[in-house]
Amino acid sequence: MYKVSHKELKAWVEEVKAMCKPDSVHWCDGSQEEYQQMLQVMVDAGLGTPLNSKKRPGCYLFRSHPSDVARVENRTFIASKKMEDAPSPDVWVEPEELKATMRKSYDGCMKGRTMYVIPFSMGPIGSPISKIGVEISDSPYVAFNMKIMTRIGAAVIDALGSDGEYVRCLHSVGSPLAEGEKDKAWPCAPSIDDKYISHFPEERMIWSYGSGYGGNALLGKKCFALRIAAVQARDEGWLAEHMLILKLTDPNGKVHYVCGAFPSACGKTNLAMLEPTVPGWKVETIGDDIAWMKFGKDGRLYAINPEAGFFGVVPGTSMKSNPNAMKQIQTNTIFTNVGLTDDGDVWWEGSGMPAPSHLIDWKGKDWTPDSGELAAHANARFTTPAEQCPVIAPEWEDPAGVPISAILVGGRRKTTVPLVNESRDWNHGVFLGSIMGSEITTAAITDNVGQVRRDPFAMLPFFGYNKGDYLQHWLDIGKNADASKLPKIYFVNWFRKNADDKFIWPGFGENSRVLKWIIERLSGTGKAAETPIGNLPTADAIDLNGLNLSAKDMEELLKIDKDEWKAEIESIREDYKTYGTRLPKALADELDKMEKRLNL
Ligand code: OXD
Ligand code: MN
Repeated sequence: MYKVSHKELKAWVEEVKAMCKPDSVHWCDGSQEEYQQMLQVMVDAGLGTPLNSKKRPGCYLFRSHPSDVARVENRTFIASKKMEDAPSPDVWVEPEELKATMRKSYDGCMKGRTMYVIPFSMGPIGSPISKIGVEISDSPYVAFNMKIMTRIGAAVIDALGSDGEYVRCLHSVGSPLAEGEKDKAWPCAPSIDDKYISHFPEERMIWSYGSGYGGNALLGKKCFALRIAAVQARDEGWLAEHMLILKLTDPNGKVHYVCGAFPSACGKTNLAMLEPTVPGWKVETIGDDIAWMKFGKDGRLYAINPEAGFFGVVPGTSMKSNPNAMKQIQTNTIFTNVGLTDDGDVWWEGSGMPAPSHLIDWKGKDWTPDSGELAAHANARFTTPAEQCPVIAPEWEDPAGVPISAILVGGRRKTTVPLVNESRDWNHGVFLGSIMGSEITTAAITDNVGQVRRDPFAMLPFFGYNKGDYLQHWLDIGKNADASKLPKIYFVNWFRKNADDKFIWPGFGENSRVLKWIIERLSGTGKAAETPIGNLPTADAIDLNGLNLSAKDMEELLKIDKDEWKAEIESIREDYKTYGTRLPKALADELDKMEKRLNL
């Protein structure tokens, strides 16, 4: 064990120990041996399966409880001191009241278990943009996933010193064991109402209870790097965003860095690792989910990927959608909730690999192609080290970050929104970010299938504070910066459909054609026409060489239909009402100006 000189941290660990009453405490050192031991504990207990070492060396499969398969947005709370500082009244609970409730759940909740203390750094240790957290968890699954997703262990304790700042992250699966009781395959609190994913923004603290899955439990990701970091970013003048970061090299060898905000299930990981179809262009990856951006001395915005691994959705990942991820998850990867084939490999829907005649599905049951059930859960995940990505950029861990030239925003819209739209200026770009969203495709969220769910900057599930204040912060970032050095914001939509309900744009690697146009615009050569909604490529501006796309299709992709925009403006006005008095005036003005320009 290493020496911990941080008195306050030691006191907090003691306090949690006294409350949760674990059998033992383990301070994670972050070594490879420790990682293997933690995996082995679960394998020995029959809770995890090593995969065939010839096919997937270093890979393991875990199956979660069917009630614990995704982030629980309706059990996610922002306990700011004042209700109006929370993203919405629905997610707010008075902090002391919430703590009192949760303390009752935490009392004795780790009995029979080991309490892991996981010091972690979001971002390269020592970077001026990085931040430190300490997660206390009673789940070894969380501990070894955190080892992949963040930088953990002794080096972080060193960086923290005797009085460094850190975010306190407390997690329990909420399933204490009685003396001699055998553990469940996936311990978690039995009922959804017993689960809490709570944030105390003013105290920079997270309390999570009852779930062992993904963003509910790996607290460095959504809870810290988005919800708490967004509050830190607001207070300190930077940006913590739900964005990929990619590096684009043009045929002249010039490098450009681009961030992109897309809601879940819009192909963010695929775009981050894209294989360009345009000759001479190269894409490399810096990050696939989160970007932290701070101004450098030169006045430009520099981004780091605060994570060290990718926690990606498995179903749909194939050699067509993401060949690089397919290679990346061949080794040293944790799979959760996919099918297990008879030869010890994994299989999932949309893999492009033929379905085996038999496997064990994500629920642990026999499965055949005729079962009529999914072999892999729709939100099955891989956890895989970023450094294994075949196209990871060499500078992905540069402590200084990378200077951002463009920011993409976009959702899934089958009508109305063109393939790409360049903002007129920063405020207009923030306006475009505020109106992005996707059509609701599943009745699981509400009954309003087809209606647009606005998801400003893809942050709807991840706001850590009032959403109007969040947009105001974006406007303030622009106000205080040198406009010529700010990234340009582009609104993209890969998902427009034709009258036959078919996607018009081929997507995936072909999205490089749109990236190329964006870079041409930034360097002053790309052709665009000013329109009422922003600057759109002219009909011949996007390189379509080698692509079977008709002029009519292109016209459709860039069409601005007045009736659709009339309905769009009404729908934006409805959404803007949900901001109440905290809607930034500059955005209301942008909407009015657009309406005027459209002359509806
Ligand atoms: C994710 C998400 O898991 O955005 O990255 O839901
Ligand atoms: Mn995400």
